[in-house]
Amino acid sequence: MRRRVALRAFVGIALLVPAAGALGGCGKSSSGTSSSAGGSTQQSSAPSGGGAAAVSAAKVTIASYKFMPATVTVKAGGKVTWTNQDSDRHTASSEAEPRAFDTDTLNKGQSKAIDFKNPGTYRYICVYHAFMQGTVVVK
Ligand SMILES: [Cu+2]
Repeated sequence: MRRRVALRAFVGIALLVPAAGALGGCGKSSSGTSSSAGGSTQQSSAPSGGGAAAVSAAKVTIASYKFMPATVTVKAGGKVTWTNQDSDRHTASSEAEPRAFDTDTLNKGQSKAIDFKNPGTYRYICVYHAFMQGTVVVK
């Protein structure tokens, strides 16, 4: 009998202590004026780097020995069209061997469209000017 009483007392204290602690911590008021209004949700979806939205057709202009834009993102099954506006010849040739794609030589004014079926990240260069680099992301 005695033991039971003692146990009960112990349990009672054990329950009370955390409750008191919780009460003490309740003092923080939540009346701060939140400034997360719903009015400014116009986050422009400007694609930044790899986070670009995938489109079904993208265009890359080759000018001044650059691919512009350097990175394009297309959906699986989408296509990328390269157009050379330089007077020098260029290519867009996948870096991987064997090449996943290759526009072959594009002379001034020529363009070439390539379809991308398989998701992945395809880095490419110009075989004549290896410093020219670009990336096709297929999602
Ligand atoms: Cu080139």
